[in-house]
Amino acid sequence: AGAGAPIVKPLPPEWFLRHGTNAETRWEALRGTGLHTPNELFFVRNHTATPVLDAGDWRLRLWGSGLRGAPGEDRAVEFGYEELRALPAVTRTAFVECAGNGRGYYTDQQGETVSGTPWKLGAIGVARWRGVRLADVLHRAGLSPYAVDVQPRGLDAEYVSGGEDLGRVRRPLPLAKALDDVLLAYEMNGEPLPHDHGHPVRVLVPSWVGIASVKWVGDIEVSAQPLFSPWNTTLYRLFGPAHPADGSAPLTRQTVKSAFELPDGAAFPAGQRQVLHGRSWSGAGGITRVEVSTDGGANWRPARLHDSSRAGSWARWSLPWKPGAPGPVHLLARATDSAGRTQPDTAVPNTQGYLFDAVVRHPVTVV
Ligand code: MTE
Ligand code: MO
Repeated sequence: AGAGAPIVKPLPPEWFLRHGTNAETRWEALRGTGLHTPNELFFVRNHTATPVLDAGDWRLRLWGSGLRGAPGEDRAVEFGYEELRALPAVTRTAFVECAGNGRGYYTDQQGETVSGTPWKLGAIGVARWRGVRLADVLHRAGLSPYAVDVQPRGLDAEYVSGGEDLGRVRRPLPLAKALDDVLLAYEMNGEPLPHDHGHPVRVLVPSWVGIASVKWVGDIEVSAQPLFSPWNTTLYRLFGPAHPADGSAPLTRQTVKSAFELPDGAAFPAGQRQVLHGRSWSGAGGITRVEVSTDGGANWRPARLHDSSRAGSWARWSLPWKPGAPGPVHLLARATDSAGRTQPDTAVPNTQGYLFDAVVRHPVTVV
């Protein structure tokens, strides 16, 4: 596992905003693209550097007390890349979205101090993933009736945070989700998985926070006991005054959000008809309604939805707009999902700034 540049793919500044080893998609770069985020525009969230791995050398090892075997003895089963590709393949359109997407707005809109990458709304992408069902692989490996948790682990470098070595990125997944709709993905939008997105194989956990979708997966512990790692104990839970003292349950589904396909500070000529474009998404249901305000939240109009979305993907939308008098204006978009959740005006804060879901005030200027 060679660790070179933090991110391997080129990151033209007009497409990406850099944050250390991470890069978010600029929303204006999505204008005119289709439902799926092109691979070269897809955000990258890396705890360390992107390892450049060879599919020919890659093995996936499943091991642990949740596999069938002699009592008291841990069993292990391995799959090579070609063996995995020989299993029945499935394709699925789904987003990967960082739990911290929108975190920067806790500070910018609500004046909260939160830790972590100050993403705007570009830590999300939707791709067409192809791979095998994790359920098929678990069944082939010999799942014991006592298995409760599975924990995929990445082959990237150990993550050192605040001087402490937390080990390789790994996060337990309840067996029920693992058997439901989780993929071991080897293709992204019809191409072999790019290095930055987990080549040769990543886990893809639809609708859930991005951390569940472990990249460069090398092994999966299958356990008859609940599993713990920093990624489900101290990280990726909600802490703070509004939450239980020992934190919320580990984060699962993503919240409802919306974004305009516009740069911050976009300029619009006064009196000239425009069409505003954007996208909304949720991990809990399809998007059923999007309302847009072009006057800072005083009036709202329904946007036209262009996609019938499911939970875990997005719907594109548009709305005609004739800008009025010159000056600064805030554009707002507010989505509702089929689970009945509507984006609130303010998000309930948590110390690590996860799951921002409030309506974002997008600044533009009429000139
Ligand atoms: N898997 C490994 N092995 N290492 C990582 O750093 N980052 C996680 C997840 N899987 C990560 C990982 C996080 S926090 C997110 S949001 C997604 O990958 C980002 O996926 P992407 O880089 O393909 O967009
Ligand atoms: Mo993330």
